[in-house]
Amino acid sequence: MELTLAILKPDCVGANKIGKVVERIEAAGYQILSMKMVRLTKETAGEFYAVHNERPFFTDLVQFMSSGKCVPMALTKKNAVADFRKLIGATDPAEADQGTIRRDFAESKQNNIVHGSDSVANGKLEIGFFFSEKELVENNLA
Ligand code: 3AN
Repeated sequence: MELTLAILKPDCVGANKIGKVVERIEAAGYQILSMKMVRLTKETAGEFYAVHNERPFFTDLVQFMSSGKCVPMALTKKNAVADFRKLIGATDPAEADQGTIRRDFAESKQNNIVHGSDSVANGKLEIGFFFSEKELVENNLA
């Protein structure tokens, strides 16, 4: 089973859409290994998005991601990473396919409701950014 990290972003949490988005994720066959609610500092948000630190939208992105609470989720399913990108749709909700989470709930390229890892390797790294081994293992003992 493959792993991916989702983050319900501050626009999702602030608009009380956690349940609606989680419903879509579960209906798509994902098992939630672990989830929590966190308020990122600017420093932590910048660290998470370090790959974008040269981009013109970086400062605004960090501001947005630290503007309210987020819900990171460690998810698993076969083909979790690629299927999740399909489920959420393109970065810009206006370009996202019909029926995708971003198309249905997001308002802009920046405020786009949910993050999904872009590769299997990044999925593992990003899960490690938010969840300890203990949280992942102890949560999932039979
Ligand atoms: P995705 O989340 O679709 O993988 P990335 O990784 O390219 O997109 O970008 C990370 C985050 O940066 C996006 N989720 C979005 O919030 C923000 N972002 C990306 N491109 C733009 C842009 N052109 N303008 C504003 N924000 C952007």
